[in-house]
Formats: sequence, C-alpha cells, structure tokens
Amino acid sequence: MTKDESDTNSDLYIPEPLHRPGDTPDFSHIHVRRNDNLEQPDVLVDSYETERHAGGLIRVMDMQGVASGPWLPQVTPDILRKGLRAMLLTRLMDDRMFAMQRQGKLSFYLKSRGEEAVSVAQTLAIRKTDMVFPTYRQQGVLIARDYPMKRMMCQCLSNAGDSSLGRQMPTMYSSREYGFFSISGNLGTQFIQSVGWAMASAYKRRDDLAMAYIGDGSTAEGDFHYALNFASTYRAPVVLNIVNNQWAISSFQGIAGGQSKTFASRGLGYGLASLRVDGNDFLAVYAVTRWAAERARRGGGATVIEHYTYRAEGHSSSDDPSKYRPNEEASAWPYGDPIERLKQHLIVIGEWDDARHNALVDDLSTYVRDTYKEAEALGSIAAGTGIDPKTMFEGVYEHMTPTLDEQARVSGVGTWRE
Ligand SMILES: Cc1ncc(C[n+]2csc(CCOP(=O)(O)OP(=O)(O)O)c2C)c(N)n1
Ligand SMILES: [Mg+2]
Repeated sequence: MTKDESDTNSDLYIPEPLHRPGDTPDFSHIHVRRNDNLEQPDVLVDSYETERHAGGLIRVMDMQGVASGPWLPQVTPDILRKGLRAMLLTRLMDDRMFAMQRQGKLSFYLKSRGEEAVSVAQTLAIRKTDMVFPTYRQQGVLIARDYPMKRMMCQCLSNAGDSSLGRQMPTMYSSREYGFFSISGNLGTQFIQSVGWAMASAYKRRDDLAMAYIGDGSTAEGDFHYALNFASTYRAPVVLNIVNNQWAISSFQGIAGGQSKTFASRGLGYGLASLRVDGNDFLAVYAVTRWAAERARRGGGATVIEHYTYRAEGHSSSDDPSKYRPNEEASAWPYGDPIERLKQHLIVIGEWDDARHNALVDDLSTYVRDTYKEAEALGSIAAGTGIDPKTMFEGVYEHMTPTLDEQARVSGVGTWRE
C-alpha cells in the first residue's frame, strides 16, 4: 500500500447522533418489539446464556398496556399503584423544584423525566435493607422509600433544614437510614463503591445486596470497568444498572461506544449475567430486578442491567438541549412515557381509571406545593439560607488546620484560635 492509499483509508470515525436541531426525529429503524422471545432463565444460569438478553430487549407491556410473556412478574395491583404514585410524585417534585430554580430559590436542579420507572420499579423490587448507590437521576429511589419530601426540598434549597448543611450541590442527597449512599458528582464512583460494599456484605455473611447506577456516558470511565472486574472476580451481590437515556449532557450515547454493541453486552466479557430491558416498561424493570436480586442473594453474583430509555428533558437546569437535539425527539421516542404506560396497564386490568388518576394527580400536586412552602420557610439562597457560613469549614478535620483557619479568618467568618 502506498502512503497515499493508506492516508485515504485512515479517516478517524467520529460518531454522530441521529438527529440535530432542525431535523425531524425518525426512530423508525427501532422496531418496537414484543420481547424478542427472550425466555426467563433460571436465576443461577451461566452468564453466557444471557447473551441474547444482553443484545435484545426484555419487555412485558405492549404500547396499549397489555402485559404478557415469560417475564410477566407476580406483582399485586397495590404495588403497581404505589409505583404509579411514586413516579407521579417524583415528576411533580421535579417540576416544582425546576420552577423554583428558575425563580432563584435554589442554585441548580436535575430532573428525571422519562426515567422514573427505573428508580421506582427497582426500589419496589428490592428490600429496604439493600443499599442503593445512586447517581443524581435516581431521586425516585428516596421517594419510593417514603423519605420525607420536605427534607429533600430543604437539601435542594441549601437551608437550615438541610442535613448536609448546604455543603453539597442541590440534589446530592444522602441517607444512611434509608439505604441511600451519598450521591457523588464524580461520575462512576458509585459503581466501584457499590461493589466494595457488596463484597463486605457477603464477607459478613449478610443477605443484603447493593444496587448501583451509572449513565451511558459514564460507562466510558475506568471506574465502570474496574467495578465489573471486581464484581465478577468476587461474585459480589450487586445489581449494576446502566441507565442508557441516549444522552450525556450534549454527547449522544454513541460517543461512549453504544453504536457498536449494547451497553449490557459489556457485562458478558467480564463473565457477568447481563440483561437489557425497556426502561419505560415498569413491569419489565420490576421483573429483571427481581431476577437479578434473587441471583445475587443465592450466591450467583452480580448482574448488569441496561435500561433502554430516553432523557426527556435537559441534562440539568444549566443545560439547553435545543442547542444539540430537536425539541421533538422526546415525544418521538418509540417506547413512550413510563407513567402513561403503567397507568394504561392498570386501566386494562381493571384496577384504575381516569377519574382516580386525575384525583391522585390533584392530591399529589397540592401535597408537593404545601411541602415546598414548608421547606422554603426554612430559607433559600434568595432569602438567606439560615446556615452559619462557619460550618463550611467544619466536619472534615478533628482539629482545624492553620490554613483553613486563616481562610476562615480572612473571609470574615471567624477563627478557631484562642
Ligand atoms: C468524572 C466526571 N467527569 C465529568 C463530569 C461532568 N459531567 C457531569 S454529568 C455528565 C454527563 C453524564 O452522562 P451520563 O453518564 O449518560 O448520565 P446522565 O446525565 O445521562 O444520567 C458529565 C460529563 C463529572 N461530573 N464527573
Ligand atoms: Mg445518559
């Protein structure tokens, strides 16, 4: 080959998203399949037998809300209504907090619209003693565990009711009591921490498992691979969730390698059972999580689950998605909206109706509005947070270091010196 020939063949491939602003979104190449005939294997099956599950898409509900197939979970209508309620609450709280961010009451906010089934269905499929290692988009976990919403709101307002004393970014919740590991803004850390926690749980012969989350974009971080390797080597009782919502701020999932192989199939290379699921299908998410949890508790080790979903709004209050994708892309997503789909399913099985749904939305909206008022009464960044700035310097060192003491002194908050 001459030098010229090799030059012409060596263009660097740069993945490009399907649509850019101004394009008409077209997802017609995605066939909304029933469930790819993916049987539900025994929970202790060899990982290589999940190869088709990692490449296909596990579904239970069709787009009319009719549920069937090998993954149909045994779940009572009460649990489904609890799930519907928690997803609605999550969305209503997101809307309220985002609006308040726009009014300058809090500095930042992150919504999870379109992805509520992932956090809520999974939480209802595991035990309260299981430890969750979330990212910033799993507020639904706390809501499904009945964590007091006022405390979540106070955290976002960085006010006197915030148990982290305004030291964390808004939405970075933390609760040992509710099995919710402190959210870290450093992406990928959740995965390695969860595997270590799960290893400790097994070492202590406990029955509790860990459940961790990572976004599609963050699978490109080294932490993702370290976590899978350790999880496989030590058969750690952990459920490793990849939330493929198609976007990582303004980068589409292809930039993290999603064009060549599914994200779930990465688990196979590490010898881990791997499943790919319609993340907007509440019943399917519930079913795969039950399967993975049972596998973990029976000594079968970790499972990787890819939730195929769509981030229906901007990345955060600091983002403007119209700069990099068409506004209509979310409504064109072929797998619909998780709340609408579960509502429809409950109606189909005769356990719900429009009147009850509307009444519930009214009740929850009032609850969110009233709870927000109570939270804001304790302060906000607009009205003053009510937190002593001196606390910013505390809580890390047992004895104040001379440099920190000097910083505190020159910034006018005081000194710890006699
Ligand atoms: C280690 C690290 N790198 C970069 C960032 C900046 N950052 C914050 S969110 C984000 C995108 C993450 O996308 P994804 O993993 O797909 O999660 P999603 O926001 O879609 O839930 C980036 C790059 C960060 N917080 N941490
Ligand atoms: Mg993403």
